[in-house]
Order: sequence, then C-alpha cells, then structure tokens
Amino acid sequence: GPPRSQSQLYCDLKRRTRIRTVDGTEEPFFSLGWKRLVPSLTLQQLWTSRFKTCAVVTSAGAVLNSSLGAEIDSHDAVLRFNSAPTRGFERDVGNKTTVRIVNSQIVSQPKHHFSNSALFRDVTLLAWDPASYSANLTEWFQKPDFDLFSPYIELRRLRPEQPFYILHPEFIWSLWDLIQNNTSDRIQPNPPSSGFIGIMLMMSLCHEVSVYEFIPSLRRTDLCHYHERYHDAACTLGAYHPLLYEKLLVQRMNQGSQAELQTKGKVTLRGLSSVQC
Ligand code: NCC
Repeated sequence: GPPRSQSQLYCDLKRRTRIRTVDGTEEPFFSLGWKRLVPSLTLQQLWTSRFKTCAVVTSAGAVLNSSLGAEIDSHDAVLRFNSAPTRGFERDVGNKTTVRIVNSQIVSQPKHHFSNSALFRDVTLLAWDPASYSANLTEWFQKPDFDLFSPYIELRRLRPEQPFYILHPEFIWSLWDLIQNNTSDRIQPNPPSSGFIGIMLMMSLCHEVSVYEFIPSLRRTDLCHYHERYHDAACTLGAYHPLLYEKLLVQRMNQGSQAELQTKGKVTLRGLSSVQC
C-alpha cells in the first residue's frame, strides 16, 4: 500500500481495528457450550474507562539497565508478554502486570506451567494461536498450531473468576492486513508478533499508550530477552513474524520525542477512541 501521513494512518487503524475474542456464538464453539465457558463480560466491558494510561513492555534484552520500572508502573495498566517475569527485574521493568498476552506455545507446553505458575494468576489473560489465514473456526479447533483449547477449558473451570479470553483469528489476521496495507513491500504470510497484537489492543482500550523497547533504544542488543542469556538478532528484527514492518508502522505513529525513543526505547501512541477522522 502507499505511504500515508500520520493522521491518515491513525484513521485507517481506527477504521480497521475491532477487538474480537472467541465468544461462543459461532460454531464449533456454540455447540460445545462455550457461551457459558467464556467470561460473561467482554474485554471491552471489563475495561471501559478503567484505564487511561497504559504501558506495553516488550521482552527485549535492551530493556536491561533501563531503570524504567517506576515509570512503567506509574501507568494505570501494564501489558506483558508470554513468560516474561518481573521478579528480579523490577528496577528495569516494574512489577505491575494487568494483562498478559500469551501465545499458544505458552498455554500448551508443560515447561511453562501455564495452569499453576504465579505469572499467569491475578491478571487478565489473552491467548492466541496462529491459525492459518484461510482456516475456518472448525478447522482451527481441530488443528490449532498448538493446542490451546484444552488448557483454556481447564483454566476456565479452575479459576472462573479470572478474565481469560482467546483472541479471534480474524482479529489477528485483520492486523496482518493492516500492516500489509500500510507497507509497500509484500510481507510474509505469517501472523503479527504478540508485541504488535498487544500494542493494537491497548490502543483500542486506553487513552494513551507508552510502548517500551519495541523500537530499540540506544541500548539495542542481540540479547533476545531481558530474562534469558540467549542471543539472536532475529528476536528484535524478526524472522517468522513481519516484525520489522510492524516496527516501521509503530514508529510512524509515534507522538513522543526522538530523545525518548533513543534513551528509553519509548514510543507514545494515541488511543483510538480519541482519534477524530
Ligand atoms: O519473544 P517473545 O515473542 O515472547 O516476545 C514478546 C514480544 O516482544 C517483542 N520483542 C521481543 C524480543 C525482542 N528482542 N524484541 C522485541 O521487539 C516482540 O514484539 C514479541 O512479540 C511472540 O510474539 O509470541 C514471541 O514468542 C516467542 C516464544 O514463543 C515465547 O517467548 C515463549 O517461549 C517466539 N519464539 C519462538 O517461538 C522461538 C517469538 O518468535 C515471538
């Protein structure tokens, strides 16, 4: 697609971004009784006007030695990803977690202890699985990339009071369309990263969103995660996910200063509800 101005970009985002979760009204979930399994309040109902300022904290190694913890925690809500911890890293990443986005590997692989780890308790959980672009919900239910459905059912029964949603594949792919439509190159047909999904989600739910280390600061490093000694530049630049294009798009939406980008790896985004088109 053609390059657009920042205000056109925000309008396009506002027009196209509709959060959708699996709500039990569609097959095969309807016949399986999921209307009673999913939380009774939708994510939007749960969030309505509760959180004005929101922080999105990526798991990038560059967040180490940032001393951003207090600033991150000063937001009304904080979003983190997968199994990224706060314990032991409070000075750099803070300790407040309001929402966690987890991919289906986290939910399904025993090593992550999804149903009993404290990381996944006392927060709103959003899980997603990269169903193929053209698969319908029945095909997806029968053959997800990683089986997130059984652990979902199990946790809903175990802790029914915990808000836990599965993001609808159409929402995931609408974000892919959005990236492709605002990029001149042809991007790979793989789903966006959890980071981009989280940024778009918070832009839909909050008045203002601060994103940390999605666009790398001057601390940029090939250390993949702040909590692991594993080096791979692809974590920051992307291999499977269209991560580079996600980042270029987010950079174009930045309302904050160049100095904050360089020193904090911080991007400031407007919430979509306040965007006038
Ligand atoms: O690495 P991951 O992501 O958990 O990171 C969360 C989000 O932070 C942003 N990020 C991360 C590292 C980095 N150096 N730069 C970044 O910008 C990205 O936006 C990223 O989405 C995922 O998206 O779910 C992902 O999950 C991991 C892995 O499944 C989990 O960490 C669990 O172990 C994927 N890695 C592999 O599958 C090997 C990764 O590709 C994407």
